[in-house]
Amino acid sequence: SGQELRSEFQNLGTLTENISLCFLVIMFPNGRIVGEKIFMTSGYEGNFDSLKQRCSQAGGQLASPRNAAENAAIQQIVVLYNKSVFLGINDIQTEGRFTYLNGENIVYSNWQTREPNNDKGIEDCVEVYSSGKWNDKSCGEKRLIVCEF
Ligand code: GMH
Ligand code: CA
Repeated sequence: SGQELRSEFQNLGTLTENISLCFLVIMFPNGRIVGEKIFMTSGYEGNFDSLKQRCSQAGGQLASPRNAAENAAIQQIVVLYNKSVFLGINDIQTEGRFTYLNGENIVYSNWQTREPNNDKGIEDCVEVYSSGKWNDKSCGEKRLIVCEF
């Protein structure tokens, strides 16, 4: 988690742990720290599966905001890049029931008015607009990556 990474750095922990943190910062230079989480983008754009895989490969997961402060941090990255992002939230398993990647029902949402609308019956993923509001969107669309660590 972000807190673990920070405390390791503050404690001048092991060399390999500090190298890991430097590697993370180099790979994802644009980060936002909120409580115990760090949200970061590499600038990569891809479909939901591709974004999910890349975050996982980097040792994190696709951004999954659990409160307004975390959503605001993600919104800042959307504004900075002028590109919408996909969250680690979807209703692939059960239409209309949005969950995190671990299957847990979401505890926070920030839907745009009249969303989610499952437009054309094919919208199971969630994008964040520059307003910070959410829209359900087809998982096959390409959006900016934001991972959390
Ligand atoms: C439809 C309309 C729009 C809405 C889009 C969006 C697609 O085209 O309801 O007003 O913005 O769907 O929900 O994801
Ligand atoms: Ca929609």
